[in-house]
Amino acid sequence: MPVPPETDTLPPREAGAAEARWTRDAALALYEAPFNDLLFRAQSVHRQNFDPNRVQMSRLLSIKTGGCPEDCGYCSQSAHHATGLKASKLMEVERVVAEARKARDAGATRYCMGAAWRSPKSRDMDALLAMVAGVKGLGMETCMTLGMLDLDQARQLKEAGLDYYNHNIDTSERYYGEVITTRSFADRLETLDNVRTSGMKVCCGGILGMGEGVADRVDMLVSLANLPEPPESVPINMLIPIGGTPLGDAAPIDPIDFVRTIALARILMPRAHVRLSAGRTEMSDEMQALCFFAGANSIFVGDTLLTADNPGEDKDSALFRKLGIAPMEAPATQ
Ligand code: SAM
Ligand code: DTB
Ligand code: SF4
Repeated sequence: MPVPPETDTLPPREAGAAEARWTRDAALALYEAPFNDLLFRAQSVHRQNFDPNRVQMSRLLSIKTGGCPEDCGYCSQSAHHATGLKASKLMEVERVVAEARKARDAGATRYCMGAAWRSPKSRDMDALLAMVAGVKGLGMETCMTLGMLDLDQARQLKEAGLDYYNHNIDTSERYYGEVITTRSFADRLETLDNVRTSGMKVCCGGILGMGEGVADRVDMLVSLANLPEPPESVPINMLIPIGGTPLGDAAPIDPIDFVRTIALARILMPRAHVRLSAGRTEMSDEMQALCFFAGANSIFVGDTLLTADNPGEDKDSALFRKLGIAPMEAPATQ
């Protein structure tokens, strides 16, 4: 019987441990192991850390859409691409809190507010802090994704009650420059460091299906797992090709490769919530079921992500019913 590589039997890394735990070779050996061995390993790790039949539900809201100065090759909101998206100003605080209440009543436990910025301006901070406080006041976990943050901004957001900050590395350090030129991989790491230092939890992942190779997927996950502290949330997005962007015609990723990447994320980051993020409208029930088996245990709910479509509540509750999956409870408010 083929024996899966034993690389994940290394002792759990202590919080803040300085030395890198995962090598690219060890991670690649897992990625390339026979599919059943990889999935069995991933599901075993998953069961040691989570209830395998519960999935956490987050809801997204675009609080400031389009007109973004960054040139991310996948994004509908970049001002560099002619995607036909209508740009809007920062939403009113009351409207954001009202939308969050609806999401909570529909079962979401985390509310994630996204803005199409390179970084927030000082004039926006008061409104952002009020949004965080308002959503937190509903008993939900709060998350924002606003682009780059300096340490002072991160501290203010933490102080207002922001639980998570989403800031993706998106791909490997090597492939990053093929996708984005207006900021660097090192810029991303600097913001992640500021978020960590402020005491917020880190939500950081990437996108698959941008023409990257297996080595890029593996390196991206190794970079995440080897951060001074691995992220608490790891969103794995499948590229939604957007007309007018440089990646609008990208070839779709093979679903088996996608599932392998989810499994590797689970093994490399055993305690993280691995989120099956963008792209679910193009995934079959069977593909999503395999992702949950491979260790994905969080999704975005609701019929839109930031600007793109997402399966609606009816489809997701039907899928959960078929699979015997229940929503994960919200943690007690801190
Ligand atoms: N402007 C902020 C930033 O880039 O950090 C926050 C918003 S941005 C839209 C959040 C993440 O969504 C990106 O880092 C990327 O991983 C993901 N994303 C954006 N467009 C996508 C697409 N078309 N398909 C899949 N994922 C996408
Ligand atoms: C993440 O990794 N995926 C979410 C969230 N973080 C902010 C965003 C997905 C965006 C999909 C494309 C869109 O809706 O425009
Ligand atoms: Fe702007 Fe974020 Fe889109 Fe990049 S991914 S163009 S930073 S909104």
